[in-house]
Amino acid sequence: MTKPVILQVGPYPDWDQEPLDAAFDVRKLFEAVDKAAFLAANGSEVRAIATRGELGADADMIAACPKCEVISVYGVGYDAVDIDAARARNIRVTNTPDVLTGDVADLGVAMMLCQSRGMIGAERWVRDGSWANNGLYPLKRRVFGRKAGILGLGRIGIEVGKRLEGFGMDIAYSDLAPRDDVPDWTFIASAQDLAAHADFFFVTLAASAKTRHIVNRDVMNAVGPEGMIINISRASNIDEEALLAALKSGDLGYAALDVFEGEPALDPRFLELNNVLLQPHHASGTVETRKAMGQLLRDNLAAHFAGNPLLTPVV
Ligand code: 8YV
Repeated sequence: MTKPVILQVGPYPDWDQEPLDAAFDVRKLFEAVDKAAFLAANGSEVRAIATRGELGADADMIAACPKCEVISVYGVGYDAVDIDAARARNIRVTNTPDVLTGDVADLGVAMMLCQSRGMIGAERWVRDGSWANNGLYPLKRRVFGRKAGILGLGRIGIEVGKRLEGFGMDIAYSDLAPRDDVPDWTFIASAQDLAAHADFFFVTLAASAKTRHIVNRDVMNAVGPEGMIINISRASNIDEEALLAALKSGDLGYAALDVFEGEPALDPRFLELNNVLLQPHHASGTVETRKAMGQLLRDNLAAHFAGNPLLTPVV
């Protein structure tokens, strides 16, 4: 039987690549030097696109694959897929929710702790001999018992909140409406009011055109010179130009970021700031979670080609 042709947008670990290659005729876009020529040569045969959260599938890619039936995303965020272009052609879209929630929440909380307690600088203090030569490391700020604000109380936001409860924090959140399954957490409708409440402001919001730059300069100023913004969602949720300015001026005290505009080529001005913790978009990056994400991506493709219901469709 001929295997369905799929377009693979970015690389996967070997444990995913091998079963994918076994089940499908995989055309690897990421290996092509001239991507447009590769799409022109292969697009007409493609029945599915396998992509990653941050890579997505734009309108040009979808247009280059006129027989595409399904786009399977390795990631919960599908904002980089042109959903309108997919819908217009009745192309189904799947993602990998749930399996990554715990790890993303863990990294967000770890980033808060690491940045608030100055752990990167402390490590350097030991290694470069400062401890021996200069004495005690400068004092940092406490985490437990302080105030947290969670912008976007979806699956990941809830898991962040549950972890913060363990630190005895005063937890507030913002979402489209109050949730009745989080009784002790305070609902604050506006992002700016939530920011004014929070010492630690977590951005855990699914990104879309509507949420673009929802964290603007006013929100940053409300988090304030003693506060911290932690972003484990998408860069587009934050006005990055305003963030750079607020961090530089000190109007915003600290940031801890796992996502950047144009990543992995982040704005070099971030590298000049010592009040920002920079992480390489790896919140879901554990062996356990990535294996589960790869499995779910393949299970969705297999279900589609077997004529079965998709496991985790978004369109
Ligand atoms: C991944 C992600 O880093 O789930 C998402 O939306 O961005 C991440 O889990 C990415 O998709 C892996 O390439």
